[in-house]
Formats: sequence, C-alpha cells, structure tokens
Amino acid sequence: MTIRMKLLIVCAGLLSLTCPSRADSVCSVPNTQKSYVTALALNMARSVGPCVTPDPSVLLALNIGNVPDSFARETLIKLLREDSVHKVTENQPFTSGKVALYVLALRSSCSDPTKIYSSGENINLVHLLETKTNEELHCIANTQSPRTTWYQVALDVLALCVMSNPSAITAAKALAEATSISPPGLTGSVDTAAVAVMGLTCVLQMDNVPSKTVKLVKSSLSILLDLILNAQNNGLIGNIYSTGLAGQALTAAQPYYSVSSWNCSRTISTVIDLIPEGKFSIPISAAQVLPLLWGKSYLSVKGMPCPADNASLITVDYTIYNDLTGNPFKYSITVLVNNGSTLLQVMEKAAEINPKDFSFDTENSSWGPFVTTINKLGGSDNDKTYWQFFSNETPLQEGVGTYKVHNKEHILAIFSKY
Ligand code: B12
Repeated sequence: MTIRMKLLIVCAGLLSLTCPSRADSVCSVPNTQKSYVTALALNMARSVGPCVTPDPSVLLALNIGNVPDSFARETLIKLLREDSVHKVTENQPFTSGKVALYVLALRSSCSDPTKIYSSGENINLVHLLETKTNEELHCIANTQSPRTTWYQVALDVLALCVMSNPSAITAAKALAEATSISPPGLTGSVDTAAVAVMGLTCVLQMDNVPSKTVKLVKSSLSILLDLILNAQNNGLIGNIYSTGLAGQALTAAQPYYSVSSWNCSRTISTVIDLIPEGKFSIPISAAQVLPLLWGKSYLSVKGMPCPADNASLITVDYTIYNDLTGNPFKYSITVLVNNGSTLLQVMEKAAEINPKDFSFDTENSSWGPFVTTINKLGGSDNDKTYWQFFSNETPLQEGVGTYKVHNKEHILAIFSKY
C-alpha cells in the first residue's frame, strides 16, 4: 500500500462523507470498510485541477456519490463546458460516446447540457448527441458496425435516455438488434455489455416505447445480463477494470435477472481489497468503480433532482468597474439564476453569456474561492490592488463562493486599493 493511500484511508476514517442512500443497492460496503471508499473518492477528487484535462467520468462519479468537494466539481463543470465549446467551434474530434459522457456529467451537476453559451451562440450538446448517434445508426445500417464502437453507442443510448430524448428508443432498438447477431465488440466485452445494460434498462422506463421494441430490448437485456453474470470470477466480473461497470449494470437492472445469481458481497469485498493495492489509482478507474461501492449506477443520474426543478428564478444585475489602472472599463449585465444561488454562480453565468468581458479566475483558499482576475485584470500584492465586491454601496462580508444573492440585487466588483 502506498504511503499516500495509507494516509488517505486514515483521514477518510476520520472524515464522514455524505453517503448516498442505499435504496438502489443489492448489497453494501460494511461500515468497517467505508473509509477505503472515502479514501478512493478523495484521491479521485484530488486529481482535478485547472490545468488537468477534465474527465467527465470523474464529475459523474463525484455527483453520484455526492462527494463534498465543491472545488473539484466547479472546476470540472467549468472546464468541461469550455472544452465542449472548444471542440465544437474548432471542429476538434468529439465522438458520440464522448459527447454522451459530457451530457451525463453536466446533467448530473444540474448544469444544463442543452444551454452552453459561447460568443452569443448556444451550443446544445443533447442535439449534437442526437446527430452523432444518427451517424452511428447509419453506419450500423450500412456496415453492421458502428462508426466508433458499440461501447460508445451504448453510452449514447444511456445519455439520450437520461435526458428523456426519444431518439434513445431508436438507438436502443439498433443496439438490441445487434445483440442477437453477437458482434465481438458488443457481446465479447463485459464493459460494453454493462453500459448497454444500463442504457437499455433506462429505455424500458421511458414513455411511449413501442411494444415490439420493449420485447426486443428485454430479450437483449437477458442475453447481456447472462453474459455479465457468467463472467463472475473469484469476485470479479470480467477483469478488475470491468467489475465497476458490470456491478453498476447489475445494480441498475435488478428487475431483469435473479439477483441471487450475483454474489454482490463477494464482488464488493474483492474490489475493496484491491483499493489499498493502488489498483484504482487512475482517476477513470476509480470513477467507474465508485458508483458500485455506493450502491448506485450511471442510471441514478436520471432521477437526480435539480434546484431548477422547483426553485424560482431571480435576476441579478452585475457590474464590473475599473478606473484605477490601464484602460478604464465598466460593463454591466443582468443574469437569471436560481433562487439561493451564490455570487460565484452569478459570475459564472455572466461569463457564460459574455466570456469576453466577464471571464474571471479564482484561487482556492481556506475561505473558499478568492477572485484573482476579472476581465483579464488581476489584483497584485505588489501594487496592493484587488477586486472588491459590493451589494449596491455596501462591501460584502463574505466571499463569492458563500455569498447568496437576492432578487433584483445590484452586485458591483470594483478594482480597488488596500
Ligand atoms: C473500446 C475499448 C478499446 C478499443 C478502443 C478503440 C476505439 N476506437 O474505441 C481497443 C480495442 C482498441 C482497446 C485497446 C486496448 N484496451 Co481498451 N477499452 C475499450 C473500452 C471497452 C471502452 C473505451 C471507450 O470507448 N470509452 C468511451 C470514450 C468516449 O472515451 P475515450 O476516452 O475517447 O476512450 C478512448 C480510450 O479509452 C482509448 N482506450 C481504450 N482502451 C484503452 C486502454 C488504455 C490502456 C489506454 C491508455 C487507452 C485506451 O480508446 C478510446 C477511444 O479512443 C474500455 C472499457 C472501460 N471500462 O472504459 C476498455 C479499457 C479502457 N481497455 C483496456 C485495455 C487494457 C486495453 C489494452 C491495453 C488491451 C491490450 N491488452 O492491448 C488496449 C490498448 C493498447 C494500446 N494500444 O495502448 C482496459 C484498461 C484498464 C487499465 N487499467 O488501464 C479497459 C478498462 C478494459 C478492461 N476492463 O480491461 N480498447
């Protein structure tokens, strides 16, 4: 066991992470071993940083486990949104499965994947996913093989279904039809079968699925679930790295197989034993196995409530002002946010709508995010300058990460001296 992992396990034992409910689980991690799970989650969250390539699977896992690391979560949301804009506007590779993972990750954060603003335009990732999934389906119809892989088609079905998009049904039909032909890329990979099971299980819960499709999907599920159950091997399902996804699939699809045919407790204890060996030290490997250890699956995202579902929206005026140094500027914007939002969320919304003027940077500190730069103008310890925040004329007594804004409030950020 690495020293870092040992330390993390000790810290995790002292910390009590918010634990998701066990309602979905077939079995659960014994209380005496929960610190291993917490340590793994903390280790995964520590991999997140402003200069690290953002991984949607990590954000998905943080949200499924309700891991209380708002820095990691906010950083990933910001980077993934920026990265999707970059990929779309610069025509960078963005395969269907990747788009699906971005959609799942943003949806799990209640950050709407259909509304990503960039230079006055709106990027709709769900619409993009529909288009990319249709390209996969055309390829399957013409060549019996997807444009990318069956794994990605399975992710497409899952993400479209989580977004309640009806194209999930057509894609699920194609995936289910392929199961009976048994292409090696689908039925030869436990990982792929597992994601397919989650996608197909999700589609069976959708409205208006034609009865023929329901029948086809159920028969495909039974083949895929048999394949997964038969891959049990000394506690693992497939190999170490497919076990997380396979366990998630068996958690999600409980109504469609006999639960007694999965030795869930054995799987959990085998996985737990592998944590101190550092087998899940790559963030994505932790991200795929953690939902299983929390008794959840990627399908849990569908039922996750978002504040917008019941909270009312408020408007906030936000002005940034500098007449202290360089070119003076004053920009104002009115943004719509959920009631109960923090000033940081207002600033993020403003930067989303008008990144040219309102983009900003923060540094993490023990009091939360400290705003270092707005509109490329940064405070300096040498010049004794900083961004000072006001509600009308009153200076704020809290940082942007904790200050809750009110309806029709006017927030000013003024470049000031101390
Ligand atoms: C599809 C797939 C492949 C395809 C990728 C081709 C393609 N055009 O998509 C092929 C068959 C080529 C492949 C190869 C390998 N794979 Co593979 N692969 C997967 C699978 C099932 C899905 C990945 C995916 O599509 N993700 C979704 C897309 C949207 O995300 P992405 O980031 O764009 O995915 C890319 C990477 O995942 C990359 N990739 C795929 N496999 C691997 C493996 C490694 C080590 C790396 C660095 C990258 C990589 O290819 C994907 C497409 O570009 C995963 C299963 C899983 N649990 O994640 C295993 C998985 C990632 N593969 C794995 C392994 C071991 C390999 C191989 C090393 C096998 C081998 N013995 O040679 C080789 C890689 C060798 C090399 N050249 O470096 C392991 C990784 C375990 C680990 N701890 O590192 C996994 C988890 C399967 C498993 N359960 O064992 N793989």
